[in-house]
Amino acid sequence: MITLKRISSINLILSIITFIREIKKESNVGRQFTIRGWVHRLRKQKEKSFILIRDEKGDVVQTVFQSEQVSNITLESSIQVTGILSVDKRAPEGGYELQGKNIEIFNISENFPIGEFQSLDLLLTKRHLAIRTRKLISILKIKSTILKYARLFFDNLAWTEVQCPTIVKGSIEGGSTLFPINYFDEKAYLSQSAQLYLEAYIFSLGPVWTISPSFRAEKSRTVRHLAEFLHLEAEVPWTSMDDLLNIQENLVTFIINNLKKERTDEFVYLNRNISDLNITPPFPRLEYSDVIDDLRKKDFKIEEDGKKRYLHYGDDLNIESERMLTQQYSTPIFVVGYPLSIKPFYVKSDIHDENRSLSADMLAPHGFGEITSGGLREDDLAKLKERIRKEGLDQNTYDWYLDLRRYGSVIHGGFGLGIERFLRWLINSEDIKETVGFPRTMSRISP
Ligand code: AMO
Repeated sequence: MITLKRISSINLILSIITFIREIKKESNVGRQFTIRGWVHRLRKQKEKSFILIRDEKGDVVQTVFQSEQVSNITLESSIQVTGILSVDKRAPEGGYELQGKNIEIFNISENFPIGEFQSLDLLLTKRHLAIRTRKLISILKIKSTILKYARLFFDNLAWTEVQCPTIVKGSIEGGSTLFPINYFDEKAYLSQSAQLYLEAYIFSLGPVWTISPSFRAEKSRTVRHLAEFLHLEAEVPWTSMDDLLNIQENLVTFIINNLKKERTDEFVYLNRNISDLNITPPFPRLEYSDVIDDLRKKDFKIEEDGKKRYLHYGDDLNIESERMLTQQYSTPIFVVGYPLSIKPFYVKSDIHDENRSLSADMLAPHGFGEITSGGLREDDLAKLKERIRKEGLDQNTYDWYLDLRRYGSVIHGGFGLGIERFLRWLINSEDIKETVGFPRTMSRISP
């Protein structure tokens, strides 16, 4: 691998600046450093002022100045500080602080609207500023590392990463959550999933994967639905249900094991006990019909038309059923064999039982529920045509997709992992909106 040298002009600027993470070491005590960043927290006392500085890597360190030197400094002002490193156990985030000698100001911030304890609503309205909070910094770093290891996982398998359009003509996960757009003189939609395009790629590239936004006009406000989410999807020719489940559990385990090593500080900051994330494949596989029986035995009921009732075979598992089911587990589980009637047109049926689909969802433990969905695809042209007809979908829109069954159809399958759902579980967050820089929901499209 070739290592890139920093361009010289950046080098010049950086030469006097040290990143905070490189400073906080016993061997550095007594040495002088220059750091730059933003005033993350500020405590002004009569004689001394304590400024917690956050640098561009999101790390913070306390600096101490004589109050008269920093009288005009405000929260989120951008500054450059030179000082001598000392130890003080009372200093937050590691017990080190810089005894300030010199301070230079880039910009004095206006009154910053976000304080330490804020309502979720304000944090969403002022999201462009809220992403400076330590909590969101930690979450976004973990998210970035999830993507890094997802890529590494597929790279190790030598699967090809591909790109699919996000403006499409047809629905894949049902018309009720489609976002229509005007595409010149035609009606088009924002893509709900890249799956159909991934299916096309396998004929020339073999196993493929992609990461792209998917869009769902989710009309319900829930803690696990976004209108725009990041979707990691994969598709494989000549595969089996067993293979698909193995890939998913290995992917999730690989990412988690690496995250625990690389993002320890962020998990600590978020108060997330990472020993709760000790998982090893294989994850339990539960048959859908057994799950329904089990939930009935537990006296679990869902609400329908204002009345409570037991689950029947043929009901989809909703948030509450999945919460109840996964509460007792400390590892993810797979639910396999959902009824074909509740699955989209492309899902393959079991040859031993036409009503059973060859599909599986991975549900995260402790009540979090579905994080992946996938299975084998209907590869028979006649059956697929019939399913498209039965669902009332326009045959013309899917004609290109039917070509994949006309020209060298093979058994194949894949899955989709919702990155924010996954992250929500990993950081033990109540609300999925916390896992996105700029969340899009039914009630929010700004900032
Ligand atoms: P599905 O619709 O189940 O399947 O989506 C796959 C995964 O995407 C995530 N997800 C969501 N995350 C946040 N907000 C939403 N509104 C949302 N909707 C879905 C979930 C879910 O498990 N094409 C199929 C998958 C396949 O068979 O390959 C599909 O899209 O984590």
